[in-house]
Amino acid sequence: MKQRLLGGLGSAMLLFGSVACGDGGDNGDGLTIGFVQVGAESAWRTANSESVKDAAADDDRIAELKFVDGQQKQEKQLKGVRNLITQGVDAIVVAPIVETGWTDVLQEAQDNDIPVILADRGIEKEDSDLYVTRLGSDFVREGEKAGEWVLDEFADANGLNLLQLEGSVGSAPANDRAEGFFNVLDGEGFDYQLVDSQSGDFQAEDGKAVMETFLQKYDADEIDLLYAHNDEMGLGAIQAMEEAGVAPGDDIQVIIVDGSQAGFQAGVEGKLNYIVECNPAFGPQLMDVVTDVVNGEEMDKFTAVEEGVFSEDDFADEVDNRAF
Ligand code: GYE
Repeated sequence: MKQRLLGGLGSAMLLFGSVACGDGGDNGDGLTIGFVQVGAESAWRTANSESVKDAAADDDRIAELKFVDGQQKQEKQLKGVRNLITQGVDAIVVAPIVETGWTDVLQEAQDNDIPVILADRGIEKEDSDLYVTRLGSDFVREGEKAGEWVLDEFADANGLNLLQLEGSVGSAPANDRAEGFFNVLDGEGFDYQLVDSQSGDFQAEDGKAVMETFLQKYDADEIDLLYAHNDEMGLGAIQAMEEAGVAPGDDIQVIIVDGSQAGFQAGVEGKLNYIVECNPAFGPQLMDVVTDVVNGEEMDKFTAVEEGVFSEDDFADEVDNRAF
């Protein structure tokens, strides 16, 4: 149960780009927080934005959430953070598009005594003194889970030929999902060849375009597996395979990460083989974290959201349970 510290908040101002919260009373009683989001590149992202906005709106401890859409451009995120600093918000939550380039702006927040919390994606280790805590997924673990399935599924294969569709270049989930995956394969001395690996920027169209190029460059008969760092790219690639007369999930097996309803549906249709879940619905947990941080509570540097894995036997049972 959520602790209700403050009651009677309110007559909230509705500003463009803001979710004003509270149910009557003085707006000054609750926290004003900024949330600098990545963009709207995937179903995961849309679900994540909704979860955070809804949680803020339902939470009496939060007076206002100022939402900044980074539109997948770091400059927009940097500008957003600086605006929030100028506005003197109580805390700034950032979902950093990429891991690098945060030192100066986070230093500015610190100089202004505004705590920064990372949501979802992480940043470079060197900057870890510049934020209080990160709430999000363990992306390395997600990659490991995908790798563990490969060890199992292709235990008898002689030399697996693999394609990888990477997420946005320089982003924590792209870096870490690759790292975890290859650590597991290499750690076991698994016999594979990474035939090619390109970024599809976590988006369906890019994933499709990259897969089209792969299918022009390589003989589909020689490829065993596609590892896509998210649903959208995997679904785009599946479409490219179908258009090229290649059977996804069969001629080329497919792993995706996220687990949207559309991803599960493709699984039900036999077009993909393994789903590593990434959970976007951490809004309520984020409100607890923000409140604790502002109250000066001792925090762990990282809190992982819970996530599972799903294989062919699970797809049909699970498809209707998906929240995004
Ligand atoms: O997997 C992808 C989204 O950062 C975990 O970003 C997130 C990733 C997610 O675009 O679909």
